[in-house]
Amino acid sequence: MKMIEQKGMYQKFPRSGKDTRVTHYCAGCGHGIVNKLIAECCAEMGLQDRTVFVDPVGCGVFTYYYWDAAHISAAHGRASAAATGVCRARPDAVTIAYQGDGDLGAIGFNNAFQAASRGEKFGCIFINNSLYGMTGGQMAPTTLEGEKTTTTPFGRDPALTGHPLHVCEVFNQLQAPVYIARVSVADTKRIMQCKQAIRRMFEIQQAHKGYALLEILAPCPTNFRLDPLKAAEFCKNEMEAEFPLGVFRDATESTGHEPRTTNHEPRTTTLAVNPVPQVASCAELFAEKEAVPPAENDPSVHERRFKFAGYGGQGILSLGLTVAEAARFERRHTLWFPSYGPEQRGGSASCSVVVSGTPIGSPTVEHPDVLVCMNQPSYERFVDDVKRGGTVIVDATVPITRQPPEGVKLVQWPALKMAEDFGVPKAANTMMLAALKKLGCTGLSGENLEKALVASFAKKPALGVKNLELLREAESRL
Ligand SMILES: Cc1ncc(C[n+]2csc(CCOP(=O)(O)OP(=O)(O)O)c2C)c(N)n1
Repeated sequence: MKMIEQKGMYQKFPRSGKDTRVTHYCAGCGHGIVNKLIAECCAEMGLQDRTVFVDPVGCGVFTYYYWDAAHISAAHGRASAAATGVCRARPDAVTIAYQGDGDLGAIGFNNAFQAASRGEKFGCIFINNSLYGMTGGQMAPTTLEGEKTTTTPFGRDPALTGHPLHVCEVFNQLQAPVYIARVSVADTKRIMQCKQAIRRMFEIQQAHKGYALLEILAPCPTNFRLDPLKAAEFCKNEMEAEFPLGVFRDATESTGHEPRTTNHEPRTTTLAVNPVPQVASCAELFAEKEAVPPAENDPSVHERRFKFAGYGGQGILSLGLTVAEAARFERRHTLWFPSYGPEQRGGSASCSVVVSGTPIGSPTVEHPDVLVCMNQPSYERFVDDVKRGGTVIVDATVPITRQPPEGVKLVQWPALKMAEDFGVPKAANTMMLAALKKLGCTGLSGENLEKALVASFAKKPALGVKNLELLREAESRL
């Protein structure tokens, strides 16, 4: 198959650690669209060798995988500060900061605002998707009134969390910026307009005319909990009502800086949709957990440390949580500590679990007694760390490129295949739990492991019953 060449982007993304041209963005994500437009503009204008992108922390963190130009990764909220350094140190460069609404509007607001106020010579592309995408959909300063996010489960209430922040309008009070505009990528017409605005921003930077801010309204289907089409509609209907599109200022042709403001009437409508299904309250969340008396101190029970690792979506975090929950049922001290990459889909995920008869000092696990690996990268990464006398359970699809350290038992277990054969591919983590139970390497009773498995499906009891059946069936095959 012939690959279509994407202007301005690498043809493969080896920096992602995979031999792929697939980006980490979710389907329908505004970042993906904007990434393509930026790469195209940069290449079409012949600026790749002069451009330095300053990448944020947020869903845009991996733009250096994709755009074939120079990159600097800034700490969260610091892209405008880093871009200031770049454009001052290299006045010949075209400097572009890329920031999300948490990155620019919250933690990084002051340095973005001050850079704009000083009129630093860089362009700032500001992706407004109305929430913190990468970390799971928390409220951002730009969250709409009434919008449900994971931290505003009843909808954003201005009395508690203030009103949405209009970044373009605020920056438009400053003297120095030469260009301020807001566009959207919610449909084809808007995408074309967005490309023109990005081009304009590059032109301004190419001619070193001054500071430019381009806000782009972008859908986030995963955290809106909407399919891509509905997410785009939300962006168009609800977000635009709050954040009207337009060029606020284009002072590059004149010498003065008279702001050209759009006519922004305050938004009076309330949100028609409540896209995020939510729990009613924290109290309700905890009530769902079975009340168990606190952990008992029993120094005869030695600490066991576990590491569970695989791709996001393989249920590796839930597997660790199930073991921790079984420990809680057994009245052991326990900690569960997740660690995952920035990708909402398909990135690497791991978690550490500690189970002990005495209070636990640290939740981090550097040398596990038990390592469970669902994929090759996690096997390669963690296998050398397993303690002598420990156990590694690895999915049978993973090639064993090197043996575990001496004195460590290796168990290859066809969890993925077995789950597929059972017709429930998502139950591969349950297959791993079966191996842990059968091998007795958790030190916990089978009864509590089963109880914890069922409890993990509290909201879908039928699935709990099914998984228990599968667990027992898998165990009988080991
Ligand atoms: C100093 C610091 N604080 C907090 C975080 C956690 N964090 C990572 S990304 C992020 C917010 C991302 O939201 P946004 O900037 O809107 O970008 P999006 O993912 O929506 O594109 C936060 C709070 C961090 N990485 N560093």
